Amino acid sequence: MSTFIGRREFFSGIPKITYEGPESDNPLSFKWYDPARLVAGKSMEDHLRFSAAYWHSFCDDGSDPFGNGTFIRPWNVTDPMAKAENKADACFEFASKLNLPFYCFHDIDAVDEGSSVRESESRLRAVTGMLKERQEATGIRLLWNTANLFSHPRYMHGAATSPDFSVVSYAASQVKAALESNVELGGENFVFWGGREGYTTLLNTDTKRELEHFARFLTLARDYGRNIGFTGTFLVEPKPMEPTKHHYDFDASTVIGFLRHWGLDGDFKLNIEANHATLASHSFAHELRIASDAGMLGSIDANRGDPQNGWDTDQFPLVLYDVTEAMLVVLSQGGLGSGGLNFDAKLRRSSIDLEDLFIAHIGGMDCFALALITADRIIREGVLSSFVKKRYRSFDDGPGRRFEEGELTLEDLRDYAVENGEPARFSGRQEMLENYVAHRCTAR
Ligand code: XUL
Ligand code: CO
Repeated sequence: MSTFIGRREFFSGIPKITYEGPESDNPLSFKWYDPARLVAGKSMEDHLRFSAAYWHSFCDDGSDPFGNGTFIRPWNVTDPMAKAENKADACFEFASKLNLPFYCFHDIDAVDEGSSVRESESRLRAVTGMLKERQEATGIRLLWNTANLFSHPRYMHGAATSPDFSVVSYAASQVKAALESNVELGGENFVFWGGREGYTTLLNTDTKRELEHFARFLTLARDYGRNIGFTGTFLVEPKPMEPTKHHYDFDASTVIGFLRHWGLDGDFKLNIEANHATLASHSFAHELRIASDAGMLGSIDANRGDPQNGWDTDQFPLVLYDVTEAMLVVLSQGGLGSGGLNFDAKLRRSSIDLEDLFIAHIGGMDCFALALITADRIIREGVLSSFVKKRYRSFDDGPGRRFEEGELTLEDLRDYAVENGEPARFSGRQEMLENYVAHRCTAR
């Protein structure tokens, strides 16, 4: 991928980031991410399918609930279309310098919302043209886009689950336009993150009706997308709470049950985010495993939370052990297919330099690259898989197998218990397995 410079160069002091290996001290180099390196017969680039997130990298101003923005970004100008074009240039220069093959965006990240549905539609159409030109110039592709149905005050009671039909309709207009933009850009997935789809109190909420509306809304979006030629995967991104007290898309299990109940599981998969998993009191790997077991792990929002803070801190992934556990799931299911690893991660508000954006992504990319190498080695060694297989061996033949095949009754199980008496105990060897994985994370 050659370096793309648009009308303006925004990261002029920063060269193309290259692989220099683990001995390099250069913060602007990859220590582990070597795109062409083969792991399990596939290049790292094809395994990891990294993506830039427009909202954090090109829209965030560093503000938080207690303070104003701290970032001064050269692409931020007043005129909305000029700003949109600047951001498109910044995104494609950034991604090409970092070797990120994909990008992701919400409709209003790409261009500010207009003052009417029609104006928003025409702005998004115009910016879609700008993005398409830059995709063609660079080869960088759209991993997914989505509609922001949570920032505008109209969505204060929800979007697809708002008690007000005019709000549901407005949300639909945004999804329709975002789907059209996706098809024009050849997007590989389309995401729904229901930031306001939930409640802040049960006292004013008809949860049954809202969930029915939610399913209807997703069904209409699915049908429209398929009609206009979207052949990619629809993704729902679970998160348990924040900004609402309770999100309907609480976690992977909840979303899988919902999609299956409403017959949407043929078109929809899950976009699992690490920090959303921990907010739901699950590990990142747990959410990936549950989605993967259901055949519904579609894509990943790569980040990490802070172990002490209770909210979504969206930090860049750096904890090798956790990311290795995650990559074990991804590799075991044969990869993410049309999904990828999107850095839904942001700089701390005091990291104000443009260089910080590069350094943060480099750290996340290196962490996933090393986790990929480590997970591949663990899988090849087979210690974990043979341990697990052995742990369940009582179901491999005899009555255990007949139980699995549905051939035994409850009375049969009781008779087996009578005959065999108190079961023998055996160790789960958890510490041994944890030590093994920890050792693989340090051994080179
Ligand atoms: C919010 C979040 C979103 C989604 C896209 O917590 O993760 O940025 O990824 O709407
Ligand atoms: Co996310």
